[in-house]
Amino acid sequence: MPELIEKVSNTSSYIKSRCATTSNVGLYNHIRGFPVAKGELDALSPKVRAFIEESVLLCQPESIHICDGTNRENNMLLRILQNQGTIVPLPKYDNCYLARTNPADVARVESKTFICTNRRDEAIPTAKLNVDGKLGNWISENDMKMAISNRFPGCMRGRTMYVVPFSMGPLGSSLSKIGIEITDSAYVVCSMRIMTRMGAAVMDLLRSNCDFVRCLHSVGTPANGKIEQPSWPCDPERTIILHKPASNEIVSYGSGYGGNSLLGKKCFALRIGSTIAKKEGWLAEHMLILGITNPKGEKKYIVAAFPSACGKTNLAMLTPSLPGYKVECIGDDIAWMKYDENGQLRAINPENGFFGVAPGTSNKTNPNAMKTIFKNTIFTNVASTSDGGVYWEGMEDTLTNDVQITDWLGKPWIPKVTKTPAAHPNSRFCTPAKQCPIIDRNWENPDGVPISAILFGGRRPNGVPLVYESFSWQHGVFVGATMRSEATAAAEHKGKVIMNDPFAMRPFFGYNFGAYLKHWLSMETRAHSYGAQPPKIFHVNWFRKDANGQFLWPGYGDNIRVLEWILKRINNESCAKKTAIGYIPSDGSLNVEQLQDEINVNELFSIPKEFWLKEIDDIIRYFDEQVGSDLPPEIAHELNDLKIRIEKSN
Ligand code: OXD
Ligand code: MN
Repeated sequence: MPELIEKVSNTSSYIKSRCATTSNVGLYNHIRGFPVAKGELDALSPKVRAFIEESVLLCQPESIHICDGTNRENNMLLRILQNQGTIVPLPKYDNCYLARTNPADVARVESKTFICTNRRDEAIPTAKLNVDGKLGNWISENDMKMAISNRFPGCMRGRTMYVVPFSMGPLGSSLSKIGIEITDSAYVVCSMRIMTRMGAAVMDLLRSNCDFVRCLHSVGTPANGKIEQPSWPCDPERTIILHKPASNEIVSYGSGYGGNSLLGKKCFALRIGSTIAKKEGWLAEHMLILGITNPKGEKKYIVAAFPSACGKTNLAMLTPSLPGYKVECIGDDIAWMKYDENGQLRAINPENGFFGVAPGTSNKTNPNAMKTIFKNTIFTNVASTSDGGVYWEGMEDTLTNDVQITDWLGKPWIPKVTKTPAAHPNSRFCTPAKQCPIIDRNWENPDGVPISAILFGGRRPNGVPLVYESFSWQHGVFVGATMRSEATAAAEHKGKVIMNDPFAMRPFFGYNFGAYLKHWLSMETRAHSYGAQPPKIFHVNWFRKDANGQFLWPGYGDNIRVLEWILKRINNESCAKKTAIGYIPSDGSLNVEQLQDEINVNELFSIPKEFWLKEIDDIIRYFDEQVGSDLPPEIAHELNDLKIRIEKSN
């Protein structure tokens, strides 16, 4: 039993009153005879049983339910959720539901998310004195124990404790990893069933004694059998999300929403995942994966890292505007990438579903998502319509006059009249990936898909060209390290400030960003050790605006034109010219023919000296304040070289 949970649970008088045997002859004996609403404790591996037992002793649930992932189980949980008032069915669609959260529980809580290591500098870089560190939060082992003991004892009283075995990645793939989430939220169970491969088959794998990431989650407010159960129990004041990489543990309290509670996603696949990846020599990244086939039938796979709400899901499901091109989707949020024995970087999508931002998703922006999400989907915090459907900003063209809208808070909402948004800006659809009409036939290939290019990008209204290619792997790592973007609704930030978001991983690093950069740099040497080259690295920006605030690039389906240029570069075609920041398309090599509006290519690709000098100053300050001596010299060197090139440019 991990020591920290043992300490806070071993004196519980509850054990004595509840359990059939309290003799100290081994862990499992403490819960032998405990009410098991579903499943067989005896059938589980000793490690799994030990994790269940320590969680029972700590959280004191009413009963245990070991999830098997079947339809029958899912239907039962959906019924429970309806009876609790957590979800309502959406009769307009096939097996879809709407959940409304407590309005105080609507996004990831970065300020309450911690990495626990022995030394602070294992988890986060040492920020400059009196500067607020922005690259994660550290917690000591003692404080983590205290945080748990202040929140968890008895937190599941009166509730069922669900045991959710899940695989991140195709079941049995050597690239996949297993987790068990213990939770008191049936909403989390149903969502994990969509987002991961969940159920009995995973428990079977665990019987061969393989290891798993321990994920403990509670929404927090004990029902106590007497207190009326709110429809969305949570404890926002005391919410905390803890990660302990040394023992592959995640502990989350107080929130039922998204990345705070579906622990396979950001907590496991990115934070704990990145620490495992570093140890094992691979990469766990906040990246979409897509396949592009050109009109000659040649297919390449690429990955792309954009901060939250920059259109990752839209790009992952792109409908190309250029004839003869085909895009297929492997994943929209996370990529796990490892070299194979030939030095080819291969990627899997560890997830099984899409947890996409709803507002802005429409038949215009993402028709493939719209074809995916109207069956077997749980919507959260979107608006509903009187004909049993959903609505959000962007779905205006689906409305008819006879339909009334209720906003995400349950209040009547009138188009063009009500001033507040109908759907919360971070409202989501949670939907099975296999329903996507352009899901790639290799999306569950246990060997992953070969990656030919890595894209970084962000929402940059000024100064940053539509696309540029890095000069080298090292320069590409620098480009990832200096990514910046407008803030997102997916976390608790406000407004449209430009924030540094290196590798789109700022909220998701599981260890010191300086060490993360070193690890990325080492991936080139690793490729060379196989006699291979790592993929080329590019930066894209669909969001540049002109002086009147109008977008300079149409985006969406026309982004295929940028991907087409990238494909040419992957094939080493000479269609690029050198600039101070990297290679951009040579004159005429980006296909802008037959675009609806004329494009100001010069402005789209201009590299304003004043802007870049200021950008460099900002980066110097950022590295100095946030990364300090943890910055690898190679990255400092790249920054210096960029400065020299910009100063020399016209
Ligand atoms: C997400 C995010 O939810 O990046 O995918 O915030
Ligand atoms: Mn994401």
